[in-house]
Amino acid sequence: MNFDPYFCLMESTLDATAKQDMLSFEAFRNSVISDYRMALLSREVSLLGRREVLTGKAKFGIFGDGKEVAQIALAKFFQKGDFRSGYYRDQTFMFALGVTNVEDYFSQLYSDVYHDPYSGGKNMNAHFATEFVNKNGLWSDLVNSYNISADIAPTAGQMVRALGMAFASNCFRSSKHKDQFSNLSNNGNEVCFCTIGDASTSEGHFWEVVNAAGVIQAPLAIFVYDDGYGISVPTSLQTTKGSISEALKGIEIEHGTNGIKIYTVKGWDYAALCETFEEGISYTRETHTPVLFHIQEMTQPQGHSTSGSHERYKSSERLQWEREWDCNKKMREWLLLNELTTEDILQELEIEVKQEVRFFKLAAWEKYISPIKEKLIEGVQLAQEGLNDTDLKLVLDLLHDLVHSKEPLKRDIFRALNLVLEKVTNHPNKIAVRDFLDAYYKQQAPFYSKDLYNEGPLSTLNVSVVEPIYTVDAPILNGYEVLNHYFDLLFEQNPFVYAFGEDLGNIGDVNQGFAGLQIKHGVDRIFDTGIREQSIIGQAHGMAMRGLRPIAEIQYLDYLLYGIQTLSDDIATLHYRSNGLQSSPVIIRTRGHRLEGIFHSGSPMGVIINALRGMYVCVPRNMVQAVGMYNTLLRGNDPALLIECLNGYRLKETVPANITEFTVPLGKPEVIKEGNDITIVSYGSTLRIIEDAAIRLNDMGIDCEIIDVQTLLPFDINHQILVSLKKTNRIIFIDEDVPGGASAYLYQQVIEVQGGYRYLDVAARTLSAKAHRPAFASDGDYFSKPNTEEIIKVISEMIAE
Ligand SMILES: Cc1ncc(C[n+]2csc(CCOP(=O)(O)OP(=O)(O)O)c2C)c(N)n1
Ligand SMILES: [Mg+2]
Repeated sequence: MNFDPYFCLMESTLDATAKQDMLSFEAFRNSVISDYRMALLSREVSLLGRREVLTGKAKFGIFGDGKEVAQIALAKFFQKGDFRSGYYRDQTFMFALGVTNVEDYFSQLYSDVYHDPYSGGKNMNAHFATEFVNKNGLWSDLVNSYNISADIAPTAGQMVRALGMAFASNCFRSSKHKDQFSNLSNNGNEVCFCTIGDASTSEGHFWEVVNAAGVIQAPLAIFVYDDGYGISVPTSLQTTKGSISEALKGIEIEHGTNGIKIYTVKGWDYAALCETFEEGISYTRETHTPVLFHIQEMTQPQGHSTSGSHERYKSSERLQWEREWDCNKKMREWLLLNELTTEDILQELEIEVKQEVRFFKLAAWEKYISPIKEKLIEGVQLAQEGLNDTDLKLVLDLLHDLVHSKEPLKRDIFRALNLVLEKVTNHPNKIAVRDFLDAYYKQQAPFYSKDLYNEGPLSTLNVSVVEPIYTVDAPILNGYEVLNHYFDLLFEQNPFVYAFGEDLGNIGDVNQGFAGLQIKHGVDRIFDTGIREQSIIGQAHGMAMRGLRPIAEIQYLDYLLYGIQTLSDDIATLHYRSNGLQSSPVIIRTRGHRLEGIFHSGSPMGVIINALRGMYVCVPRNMVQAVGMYNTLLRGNDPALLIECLNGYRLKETVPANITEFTVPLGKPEVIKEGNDITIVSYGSTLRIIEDAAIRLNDMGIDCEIIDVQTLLPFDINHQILVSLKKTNRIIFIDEDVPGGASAYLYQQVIEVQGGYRYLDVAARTLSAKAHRPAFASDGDYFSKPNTEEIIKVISEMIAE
């Protein structure tokens, strides 16, 4: 092994005196021993963590054993200001940075709502996060922090976010407005570290991102932890040639090409790991281009997770190999071989670490369980008070399991005490027990529901309403020209805004919203991407998490499905799963509804609103409304999808004078035609068909009130639709989604949530498209989607009933 003993200490950030100090052999030795101590500590956490699950103190556990040494090495090169988008094996990395400690780690394992610092008890263990935004929604000092984006469980999901977080550095570097980004970036000189398991590289996300990173050349450092398995499935069944570095040869950078620099290194070889990361991370930091480390020969000493055991699928030879090549064992051997320490010292260290982990684990457990036990005692006492002997015996029976449980859950308290009230119907202390349960529920429930959206000052729902101003000589433009004019001004005024997507840069999008703007505002801010919807969305997400305001375009609504995983699992859950520590005010812009055929006229709004709770979903009927919504969204911190109507780009619209100022509030429907006989609730392009039908119905003596809901998420916050229903006593919900899609949601909101059923003279109806995808051409559209005649027929029937 070619190893310079001082090599791994040469951090460029150290000042001269510190460097001088560390050039002493003693300092080197202490540092290496402290690294080994960290590896031991992390291993002990894994061992005890698993035991906590198996003895019933925690629900599930997934640990970082077998990956310790590599993570200690890579943490050396992670600097303040850098970002990480990783996965559930990174505990040692986090211990080494000080992002977690033993007590906090166990608090998360116990899902302690008060003390899990990363998710407030919402996320599984080893899913870390640091603060990106403060309680007021303002971005924190990311330049002087270790920035850990909140982890998700879906494998490879972290890749697309990582691309965006790395790419944001490119944006900061090329911006003319660096002075405005001083808390967000050190002039774009940071690196995004992305960790992923070997098997997860089989996912499309991985391939999309390595290709995109090779093209766009962002400072992304990918670490593939190769332990040979994805749960039970070996690499030979996952990866071409059984090796991700071999499979990636075509993407590897060569002289004069773009691409990714690729390194391989063994996960048990401390010295080589330090050396390789030092070289590779310096390279990416200096050149701002991507690098990938294939870290081979890692192990899983305890198997994949607490669900199941690896003895079921690993051969005894493999298990023996894993024991021999365990990275901690190898590091220990290396320490002794190089006479850096002695067997006695190591044994002492091992005992000390075990005691330390046990101590902090216990502290975390006490913190977690004490308040629950206090509540349990309080509830049990109330439930026993004032009972006669027979009832007391019954109640003691009912409470037996709860009282004797070593690890009672809150739900056990609710169950047992409710059972008491159900069985002892004339309980003398009934009111006190009920009050106790209600108060406890009220206190605890918010922990599990809060932060789905921003709740503080930067909640998009708090954006003040600014009405559009129309001057007498206001220009009248086509819808696409309204957008074009707006984006032009927006990009002039707001340096945080970026726009990109397929065909968006050079030709200015397929409907010319950005026509001519790339030349004017620069290829760095308005640009084309490859056809890669998932990572377009992820790229925008990562940028938004770093404080930029990207507007990422998905060319047609139908293709949003390619990115729905990232939208649903990552973007929509971010604020919630990080317990409000992080926000992604990304805007996904797309266009949709009626056009042509099976793959160009979808309106899968039911899919979207069900998958995207945690995002806002705007469905403007025209481009002026769309602009007002863009303005609103840009003033808040929440992620949103905005669907422009394909049949709106050539609609003539009057342009407000305050086009970059006026706002359309979210969750406020608009009555676009008043009427007395029936309320028609709809949104987007279907409104134009409804307006046509309403004119003909009017000629037939039926006076329709048409309401544009404007946003599906949130939906009619002030129950304005109910006001209309109280007047007309008839209501129909019309859209072009499948039957039972978004129209069922509208129905549920008004009839159930708003209590609309009380004001109905006839049964409420929904009218949607057919269950199949829309057939091609105008007749296909006519027979597949709600048409004017159908609307007239259904409404006439409702009036006649
Ligand atoms: C999209 C998705 N599919 C399946 C799973 C279930 N799952 C969790 S981890 C895992 C294996 C991942 O293996 P690898 O990427 O090699 O990481 P390792 O656990 O070995 O470190 C699977 C299949 C998941 N979390 N997400
Ligand atoms: Mg694996």
